[in-house]
Amino acid sequence: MSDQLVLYTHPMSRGRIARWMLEEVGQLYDVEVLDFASTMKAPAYLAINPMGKVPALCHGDAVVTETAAICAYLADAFPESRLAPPPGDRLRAPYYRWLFFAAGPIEAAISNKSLGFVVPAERERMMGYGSFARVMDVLEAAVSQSDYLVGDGFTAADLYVGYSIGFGLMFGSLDKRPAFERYWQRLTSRPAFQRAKALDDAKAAELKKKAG
Ligand SMILES: N[C@@H](CCC(=O)N[C@@H](CS)C(=O)NCC(=O)O)C(=O)O
Repeated sequence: MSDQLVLYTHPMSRGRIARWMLEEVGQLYDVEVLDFASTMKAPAYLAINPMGKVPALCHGDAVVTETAAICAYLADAFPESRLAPPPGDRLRAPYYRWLFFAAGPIEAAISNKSLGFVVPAERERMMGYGSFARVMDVLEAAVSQSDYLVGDGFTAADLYVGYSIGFGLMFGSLDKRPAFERYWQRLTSRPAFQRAKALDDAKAAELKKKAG
């Protein structure tokens, strides 16, 4: 059985999160850069991710899509990288909690905010995230409690939640609260983040040059 890791991505996409995670686990991996309009919608890639979106990760014949799932999968597949509490450990509770909170409520709240959609107060009850303001307050409290979300070390939950914060700070879709800025600064000082960023920035520049 092949153990080859292949990341399908685009340098200006959530694929940056998956690449950062790959750099954190420290395994060799190949990268297939797809084009939004063509190869991402071609049958060969739709067979991997029928959503026609990136990122996707193949590990031998196993396929994982959804960025949060890719992070969780890699943390479990390479436990020596210590990016997740072991299965059965009570720290799996906050670990799952924050990973899923980011993939669900945070992602939806930020996307809707970017589109200018505000949940009417009487509808907050039926929205999984309630209101943008509530999500921001909960997130601020979570990243203010200690340096990391789970126990006393960095995990895939910090990586995924952190990127949502970093993305929001970069694109103005999240309040510039000092707790968010401190947390994001802490994460971006990690060598794996910097390696991943340099690789994706270089790939983005190459694509831009090619496009003229
Ligand atoms: N829920 C997916 C979202 C993936 C996603 O929306 N990717 C965007 C780039 S950030 C994409 O591939 N867009 C291309 C398209 O939809 O055509 C995840 O978390 O991985």
